[in-house]
Amino acid sequence: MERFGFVGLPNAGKSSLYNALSGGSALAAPYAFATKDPNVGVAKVLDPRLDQLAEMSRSKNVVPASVQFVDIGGLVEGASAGEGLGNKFLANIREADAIVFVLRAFVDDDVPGPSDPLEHLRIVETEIALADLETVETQIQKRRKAAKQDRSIADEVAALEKALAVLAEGTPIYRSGLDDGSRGLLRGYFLLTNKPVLAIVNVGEDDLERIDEVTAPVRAELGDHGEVIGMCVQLEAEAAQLDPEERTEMLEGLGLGEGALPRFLHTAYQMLGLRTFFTTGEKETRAWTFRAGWKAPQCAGVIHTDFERGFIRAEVIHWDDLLAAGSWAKARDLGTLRVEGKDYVVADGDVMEIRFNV
Ligand SMILES: Nc1nc2c(ncn2[C@@H]2O[C@H](COP(=O)(O)OP(=O)(O)OP(=O)(O)O)[C@@H](O)[C@H]2O)c(=O)[nH]1
Ligand SMILES: [Mg+2]
Repeated sequence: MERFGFVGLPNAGKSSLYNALSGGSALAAPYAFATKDPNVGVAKVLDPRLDQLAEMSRSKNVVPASVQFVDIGGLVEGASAGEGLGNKFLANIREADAIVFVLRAFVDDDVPGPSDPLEHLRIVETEIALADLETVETQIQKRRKAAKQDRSIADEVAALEKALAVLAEGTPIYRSGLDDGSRGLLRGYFLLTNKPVLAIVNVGEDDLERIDEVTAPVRAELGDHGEVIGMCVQLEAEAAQLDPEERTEMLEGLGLGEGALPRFLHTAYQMLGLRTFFTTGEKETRAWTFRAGWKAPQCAGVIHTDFERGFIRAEVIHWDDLLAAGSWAKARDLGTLRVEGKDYVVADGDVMEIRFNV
């Protein structure tokens, strides 16, 4: 399962965001380093398409896609040099597939810490870029030597050289415009800044009407290099404790619609190139996660390895065509149900039935 790591200064709201997503009760407290060991949770990716398909099939079970997220302890200035609980937390970030910055914009005299989200961003970006610089400096020495014996790693060394130049200026790789080829070659080094990023700007409860305004400077700063979402994490976490009806009432009462979490999860999911296909029937309607570009057998393998091994063909229909037809049998009559083979590139929103033989 794909994993998102929360990164930010102490008291930024990381554990509160974790609680908002999991409806859980990680310790969220107004002192630094409240979190020492990472909390790992799973969030369901809400998807209205799934619910509509389940309704059509009168399914007994509905299973959404999910992503994993890790609430990591706070980074402080100097973390890359071991300040705070620096090295330990940096190792937790290394294991994540993508980074979610939690940037504090709320003011609360009872909770120490700066409230300028750009300052938060600057500090955490500097720390993770410095940590990467150190990694690259160490590795590049070794690889330069190795490249003299083995010409085949010349490209990798060239990518390391490019990364070194970028990081030496304090620029995270995701901001550098480094080409995809080079970024791919660097993947094996598990650099912190060679991951996609998403920033949550944690806006105070007094600023609900100004969420866009408070978020704008961060959006301008990150530009095309990362997604930015503004929300009041505290209120989202409080709402998550309620049962669904009361939650809707609370969020709508505050003018927050369905809240920011569905959009956050959807953005996170898309950012990693993750896509969804569905299976549907009376027993169960389910969303399955695959990566953009995957072919039918690979997707079938997500359901069960036998499905990939013994793949014969797939019956496929886009979810909205299936809804329009009203049932699988009708869609077959209408000719909107297609039979696809091994080379079919699955599309987001496809509904599939796999034929296999092992
Ligand atoms: N007023 C206000 N307080 C908030 C908000 N979000 C979080 N807090 C409070 O700020 C404090 C710190 O929040 P946490 O979620 O524990 O912060 P953290 O980033 O996990 O902190 P560390 O684990 O120490 O790195 C808690 O007392 C929260 O209740 C907010 O939007 N508004
Ligand atoms: Mg915490």
